[in-house]
Amino acid sequence: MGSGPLSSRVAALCDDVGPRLGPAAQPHVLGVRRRLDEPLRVAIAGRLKAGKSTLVNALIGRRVAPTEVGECTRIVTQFRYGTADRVDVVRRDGRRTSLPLDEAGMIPQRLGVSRPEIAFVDVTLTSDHLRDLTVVDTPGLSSTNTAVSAGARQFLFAGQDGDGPDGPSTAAAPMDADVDDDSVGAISGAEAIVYVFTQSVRADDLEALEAFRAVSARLASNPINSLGLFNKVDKLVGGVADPWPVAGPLAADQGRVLRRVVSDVVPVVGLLAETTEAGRLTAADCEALRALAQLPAAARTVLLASVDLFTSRDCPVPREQRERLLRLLDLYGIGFAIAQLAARPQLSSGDLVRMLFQASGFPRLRHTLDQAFRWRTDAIKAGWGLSSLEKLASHTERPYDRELLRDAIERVLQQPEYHRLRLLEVAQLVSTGSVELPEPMEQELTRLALSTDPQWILGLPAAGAEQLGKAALEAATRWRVYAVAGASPAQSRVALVAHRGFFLLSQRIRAGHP
Ligand SMILES: Nc1nc2c(ncn2[C@@H]2O[C@H](COP(=O)(O)OP(=O)(O)OP(=O)(O)O)[C@@H](O)[C@H]2O)c(=O)[nH]1
Ligand SMILES: [Mg+2]
Repeated sequence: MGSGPLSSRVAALCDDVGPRLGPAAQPHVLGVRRRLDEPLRVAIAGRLKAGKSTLVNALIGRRVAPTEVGECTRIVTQFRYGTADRVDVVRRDGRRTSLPLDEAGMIPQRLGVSRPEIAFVDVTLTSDHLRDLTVVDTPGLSSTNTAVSAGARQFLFAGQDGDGPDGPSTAAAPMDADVDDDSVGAISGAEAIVYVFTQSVRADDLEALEAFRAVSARLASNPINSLGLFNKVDKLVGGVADPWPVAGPLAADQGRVLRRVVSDVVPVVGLLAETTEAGRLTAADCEALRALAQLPAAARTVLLASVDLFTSRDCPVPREQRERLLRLLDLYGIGFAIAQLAARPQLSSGDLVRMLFQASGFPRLRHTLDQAFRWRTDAIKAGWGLSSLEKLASHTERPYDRELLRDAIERVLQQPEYHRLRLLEVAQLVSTGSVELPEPMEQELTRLALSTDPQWILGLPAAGAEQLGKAALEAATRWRVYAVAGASPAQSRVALVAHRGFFLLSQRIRAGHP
């Protein structure tokens, strides 16, 4: 993804100030600098068995993380881009042991290190999907094994306790602080989170999300960097019935419940996404589906009525093959594939896979990730970098270092572009309910914080530059009036930031580079 303009500026600050700092502060600044060049790190969190690892595999485009019916992810596992496939088991003391992937191309079940000694697993893959996204898989939050659960919590919600001077990079470690810099860097807290749930959102899920909001980065709370995934929607209505007419409205309801914690709730069938994205359907699988599609309609209906009937009925497709199909597609996916093949017997296997991928809901997830996260990466990273440096400035011993850092940070923040960080900050205060604003103002502020497109922000899709410039100035005036008249001190502070934001927008429009 490369770093955008905001994080490049913070990187330049690190390059400039780093070498002039004392030996205590310098490594922290180097750590921040390194981290700014890395892709956005997204943690996949959620309850036990929600389908987190399944979604991780779909995102990576390979089946590398084990997914099971029994509890299976016990260790925080990071997947990042590398020039060779490699599994590094990182111990609490920082030592690494490298392993190859197993013969199925997955993380081996046996890691060769006793579990309590393992800090995390660091997997590098040549997968192109990872070039601009690092994915972190986590153990289920309500794991029956409380130690595991605590590890995941600490990893995800780092920064609440043990807030070190360099913020997430050490605080995020699900372990004692005595690990080497590499390990610390590798598992620093995520900048964004995808929260996976199934069925209804429970009170303790909400608690977990709330906890995440306390992560120390400036922007690391809230709808701006969190996305909800409503997984396993194929299980909603049961059998082969189309779940989407139910899933859409339910996801929208959940989006409203969670509106203060996630930007959106996207319904998906993770299993279908994994199977299609990781290329798991073989020619034999497709042949079996074709054979099933050719059965008389009545026989198909009985077969697809339940998992039990599907595996136990007499049928030309061998039982093991049917069980495999269930593992790959489950009943809804099988029913969907058979319906397509029955309607169009000439359908190629490639087209069938594409249709299954569409039916998984994953395209919308990818789109939302691109829109909601990738787009905001620059600001999220810059905000994280600056808040880490601010924290360092307030903890560091040498007064000279403190001054140097504070001055440099202040200079960066005075740049007009950095106003976007302030905007995100206040938009987040408002969207999380910390500061209340009338609904239309809340929406206007969110649009201003989340986009650079004046037409969208101002709600004037067809307007030209002149009209947009005028509308931006009017908005600026409205916010100033609100700040001065009748607003509480907190509302007033938010309104002044919005005022300046619209003023800067009007200048941008006038200068001709929106
Ligand atoms: N029917 C259906 N099954 C799914 C879906 N997503 C995941 N599964 C299945 O749910 C089971 C659990 O999936 P995992 O990905 O291992 O879940 P997890 O959240 O990583 O589980 P832990 O790591 O143990 O917390 C597996 O058998 C998956 O195949 C889905 O969308 N539909
Ligand atoms: Mg898992």
